[in-house]
Amino acid sequence: MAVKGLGQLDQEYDGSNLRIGILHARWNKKIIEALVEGAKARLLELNVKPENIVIETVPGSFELPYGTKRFLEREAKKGKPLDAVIPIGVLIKGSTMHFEYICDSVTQQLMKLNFQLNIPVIFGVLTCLTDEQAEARAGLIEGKMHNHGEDWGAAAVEMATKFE
Ligand code: RBF
Repeated sequence: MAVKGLGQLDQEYDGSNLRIGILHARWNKKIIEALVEGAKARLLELNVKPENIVIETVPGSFELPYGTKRFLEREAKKGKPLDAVIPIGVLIKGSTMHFEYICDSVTQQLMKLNFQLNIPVIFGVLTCLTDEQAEARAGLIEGKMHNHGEDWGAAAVEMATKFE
């Protein structure tokens, strides 16, 4: 069976000199909280200092791209620039086309931000057809799947250090 998720990293990464932002939406709160905790736990495991994990929120996933840009600008202005941002959102399909439009536009904008901001912007957005799919991917269903937030934390440290 294929192993889904990041699994082992290809080498040891050390996040001790990094400052990482987590920007999360507030929709689907329980799932979001689990994903944020997963991302934080992995950042700490990879030596990111607790004081260098900066958490901010936006209302919903639609706000993640613009929020990411402003978050980065604000932290830079304070003289404490971020080395990577993990935008986290949970989109769950409803009965209209809303889901498709938000998934598509948010994904495209987050991808573009990597190049515009020139720091790693991780794709921490779940795009799920059901609540159960989202809960499983946040590690909330015993024995089903792992918490994808952990992968996002690891991806942030790898991407912020690998090309130095
Ligand atoms: N935001 C999310 O992060 N996840 C969702 O599943 C979600 N579903 C929405 C469904 C509808 C019908 C609407 C109107 C908004 C939804 N939002 C969701 C909020 C959206 O991302 C944004 O915060 C608001 O539309 C305000 O710009």
